[in-house]
Amino acid sequence: MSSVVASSPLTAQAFKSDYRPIWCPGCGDYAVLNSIAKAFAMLELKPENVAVVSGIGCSSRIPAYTNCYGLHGVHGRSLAAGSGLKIARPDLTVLVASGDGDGYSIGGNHFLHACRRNIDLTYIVMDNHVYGMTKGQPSPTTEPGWSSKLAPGGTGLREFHPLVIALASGANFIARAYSGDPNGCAALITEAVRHPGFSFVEVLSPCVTFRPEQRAWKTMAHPAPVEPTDDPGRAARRLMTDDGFNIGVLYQGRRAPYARAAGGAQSVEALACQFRL
Ligand SMILES: Cc1ncc(C[n+]2csc(CCOP(=O)(O)OP(=O)(O)O)c2C)c(N)n1
Ligand code: SF4
Repeated sequence: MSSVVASSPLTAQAFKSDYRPIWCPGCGDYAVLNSIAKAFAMLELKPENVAVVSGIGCSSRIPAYTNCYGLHGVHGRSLAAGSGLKIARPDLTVLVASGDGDGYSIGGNHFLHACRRNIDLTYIVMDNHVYGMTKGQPSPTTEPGWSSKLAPGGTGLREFHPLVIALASGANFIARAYSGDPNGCAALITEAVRHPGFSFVEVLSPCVTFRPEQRAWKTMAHPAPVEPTDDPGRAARRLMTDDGFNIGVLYQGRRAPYARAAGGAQSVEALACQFRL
């Protein structure tokens, strides 16, 4: 984390914009927005030192509902935009927000390389195991047997395991949160932002419209029974056998964050000068 700290801490409300969210009543994303705002307040940040970057989807509307700098960009490209922003403006706290469709389908490639690059930003994926915005198509995290109008009988496809894939790709901070526990979710986002380098928080955030059965997640989410590990081998075994509802930091390694190589890429300022000539 590299942002300037405010002289007097702000409330969570100060990080919210005047726009009223248009999510369906009961959507988990309301609580995620509250958790993000609360985390920024707990971190004693200022809205002008924070950028929230997203792609497209119901979950990706989040930047408009915060009072920070924001980019509601192109579907699946939030990590590309967020990474570029952090390289150009390392002084900003960059939070990238996505959904399971945006982040793991069209944006899957960027996810792998963001884990590998370890640029100092926080990536939050609001996972509801469905494409909410486009009316309920199965996403990479949809259970193979989930039957719906758009996929009668289910897809029969094995789910994508985001946390395992993050670990294998080099992510150094891997956590799972649940929107139904906004205080716990805010605490995990706070830890993620404090972590130096790429931090990944998968937030279980129900889509009550297309997956009303996800309301039962409140009985299924539970604190992870073990402390976070810094041993990738142990983390791999745990994540491979995880029930999908362990909440907490599940892996935290010590790999140094991305730093521009000495004599390597030129600064953005130097490049800009060349274009001015
Ligand atoms: C290039 C491109 N392809 C497809 C779409 C259509 N599209 C918009 S949102 C979305 C899926 C969103 O799902 P998810 O990221 O899980 O977010 P949710 O709405 O569930 O929060 C799709 C396929 C698009 N906007 N742009
Ligand atoms: S469709 Fe689903 S994800 Fe989208 S706002 Fe409604 S409940 Fe939330």
